[in-house]
Amino acid sequence: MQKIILATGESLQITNNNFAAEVTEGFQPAILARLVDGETLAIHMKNAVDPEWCQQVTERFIQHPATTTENVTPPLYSLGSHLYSCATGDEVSGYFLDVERMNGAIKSVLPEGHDPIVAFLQEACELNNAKFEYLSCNGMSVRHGSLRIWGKGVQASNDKQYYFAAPHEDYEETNANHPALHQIYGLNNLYSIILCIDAVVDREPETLVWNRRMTLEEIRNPDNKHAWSSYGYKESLIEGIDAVSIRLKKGDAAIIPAHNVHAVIGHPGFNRCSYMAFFHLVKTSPAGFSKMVFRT
Ligand SMILES: O=C(O)CCC(=O)C(=O)O
Ligand SMILES: [Fe+2]
Repeated sequence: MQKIILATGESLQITNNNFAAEVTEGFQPAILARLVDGETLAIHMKNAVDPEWCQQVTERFIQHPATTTENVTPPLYSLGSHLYSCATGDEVSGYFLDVERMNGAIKSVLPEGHDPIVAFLQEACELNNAKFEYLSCNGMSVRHGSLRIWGKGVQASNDKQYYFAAPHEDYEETNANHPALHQIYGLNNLYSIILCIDAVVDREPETLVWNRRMTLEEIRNPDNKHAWSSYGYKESLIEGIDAVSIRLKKGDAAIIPAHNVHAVIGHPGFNRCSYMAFFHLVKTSPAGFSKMVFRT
């Protein structure tokens, strides 16, 4: 068992008796089926993209005029739109109009407009004879992921780790808030693919994924809310639960079940940039999957 005391005083007891992320060298689209079939909880793909590519994308992203601060604590800066920050039932004006604007911005940041996350996921679909769909509405669709700066503006009086993202999940409530999105409604899963495009050597944050899902009732119970983060849940809900820790270096990628509780802990003063997206899977047979729906 590993005990982590955060700068803010919370303690996280990380047990991993039965879990570890499966580690590969480079992008391995064939491995996605193992995650889907429950043979592994998370995947860490080392050296998935070239560090020089990462550098170029990071610089263009940070300088992009549309990169803005999100209205959350701990702080987060991003270029991209998010379904979770869109009001209930307000997909068209809240999310898809923004997505249309962001598709162009992200494309302009990616060299030659090539999106390595979309390419990887499409390849994984081909290998599984599965259909790939962009989440769409009224002729608008989510064609790229989202760029983020984690840890910027985080200050601490000691050198302990700090939440860059408090323990949270990205599926239940967001899905419940958007029943009109038929492509994804009721799919009961959501994975996140995260590409680390900038991190300081030896000060890379850790992504923690617990073997724990929350029900909508637990999510909506105000007693479960995190003490000081603007979102997420308190630590007692994950106490003693097995977790996987993934430490992404620049150029590494991970796939995690975002329907499980997860968090990011980092070192104050050491930012990390990522390019990430979400996807849902339709599973019609015990092995593999038949369709993937891409979104942010
Ligand atoms: O960047 C990570 O490691 C995880 C990010 C995350 O939890 C999210 O974007 O919802
Ligand atoms: Fe998340």
